[in-house]
Amino acid sequence: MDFFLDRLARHQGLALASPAPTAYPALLDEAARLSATLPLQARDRAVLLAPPGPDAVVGLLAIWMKGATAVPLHPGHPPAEWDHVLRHARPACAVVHERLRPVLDAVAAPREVPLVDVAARSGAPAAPAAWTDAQTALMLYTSGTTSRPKGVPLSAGQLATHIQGLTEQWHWSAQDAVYAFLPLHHVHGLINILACALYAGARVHLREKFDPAAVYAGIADGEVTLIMAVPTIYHRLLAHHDKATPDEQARFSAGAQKLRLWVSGSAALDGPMFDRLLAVTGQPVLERYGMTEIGMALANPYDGPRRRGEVGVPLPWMDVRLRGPDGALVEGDGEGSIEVHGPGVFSGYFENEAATAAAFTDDGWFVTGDVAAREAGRYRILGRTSVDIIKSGGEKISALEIEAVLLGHPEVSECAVVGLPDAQWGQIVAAAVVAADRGDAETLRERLPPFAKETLAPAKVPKVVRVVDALPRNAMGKVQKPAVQKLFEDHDG
Ligand code: MLC
Ligand code: AMP
Repeated sequence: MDFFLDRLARHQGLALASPAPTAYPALLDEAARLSATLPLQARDRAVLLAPPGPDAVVGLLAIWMKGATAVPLHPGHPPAEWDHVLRHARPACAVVHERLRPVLDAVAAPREVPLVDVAARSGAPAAPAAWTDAQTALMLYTSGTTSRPKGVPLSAGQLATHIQGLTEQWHWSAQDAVYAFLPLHHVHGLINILACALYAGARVHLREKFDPAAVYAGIADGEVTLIMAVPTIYHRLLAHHDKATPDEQARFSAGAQKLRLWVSGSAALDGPMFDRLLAVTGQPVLERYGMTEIGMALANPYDGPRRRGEVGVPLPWMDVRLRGPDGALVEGDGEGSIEVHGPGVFSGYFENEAATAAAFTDDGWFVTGDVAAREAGRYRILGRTSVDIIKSGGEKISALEIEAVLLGHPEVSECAVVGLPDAQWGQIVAAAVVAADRGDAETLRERLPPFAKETLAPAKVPKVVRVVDALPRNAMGKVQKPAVQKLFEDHDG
């Protein structure tokens, strides 16, 4: 990551505009002093657990200064999610904020993972480690169709492709200012926003949580020059707009028009929302398509028409092809499953050969699991090949992982989890369960979400639970997910 750290060392202005103003030299100095205290060798892995504030940024840079791999955890997830990562990633240490230390310690101590306070700054700064392109810089966890989340290692070379490519594509400069309110354990918040901003020498307003009122007012005041978000955030911003006074609305629209770029991704931005945003902000949102394993792959143009409902064309460093239902590659216009290839694509899941083999074709292209239509070279996302992948609020969720947890409840004998369409979240998690005995269905319905919340990240907790007599199955006894979705037809999304 020396390409990244060297670039940051050239910036003089403000790196963090809020919560506390911090200039680039001070940020790097803090990171160098933390780095000197970290018990890490180059190529070790280090878990990073801090609220999305200055410490999280300092911690990330400090780990990279050691030549080590950062494995960020989400501070709002239950310890069982952290435990999975600690067990799987086997980090050499965990860099942790004191607020989260007691909870993490309960998970880390049995695994003998030493904890380092992210506020420690006692060491004398040493020169940052040298990196090779192949060295793993980041490991993010992502849900798939099977079991628990998988580790996605991203090398320094792959991150250089993403960060340098995106800063150039989207014209990032030191004049930019951006909110970082998306979680810092995903590509969207960590790479597309935070890393690109820092690489360009821009100012970052770190926010612990997305607060529609604060962001609405900040846009009106010209606090930022661009916005990057998931559709759920835009939904909330528009809901806030609808409740604002005509005066506030006028101020917001005037401010919003001055932004140089609005980007949406991580889930489909529906046509009506594109239209509403255009009406309210005067800006056609640039929709792009990406994935943890590959970074960004398709995007509408920075200059040129941005089309509603489309994700544009392959980014210059990405090769994209479609494979039709007959197994043959699609030439020209047509529909098929998306496969990608290029220097930004990861090399395989961490210590999971079976999942890696299943995810790549024989000629080395990554099979995304998404389906698209191509017309005159431009792509439109149609959906996913698996019903067991749910996207809610931009979070990728495995139905099977939730089913395994719900089956752990003593009063559940069978269950099936599906995604239901939802205006705010894109999809929401719904569970149909069969009770183990004929107890009180209402009580079971109420008990299951808190039960799931004990071990699963908030986005995975079912928002709708139905107790049914039997799950719809085919002649072979296999649960029919489309029929399960129909059980919720009367649900008001
Ligand atoms: C929170 N909740 C969710 C949820 N997030 N439910 C479903 N889906 C989600 N994503 C739960 C909360 O726990 C709470 O439950 C209830 O919903 C309302 O919570 P909230 O406080 O209103 O939600 P908030 O914490 O503000 O989170 C909403 C959000 C967040 C949209 C800000 O989900 C978010 O940051 N999403 C972005 C995820 C992301 O960055 N994805 C990018 C992946 S990378 P209760 O029971 O307490 O009421 C990728 C590649 C690419 O996809 O292309 O970019
Ligand atoms: P993740 O695994 O969290 O990185 O999520 C990646 C997935 O998000 C992709 O495989 C798509 O299913 C979805 N996704 C990302 N961007 C878009 C988009 N613009 N439109 C539709 N789906 C998207």
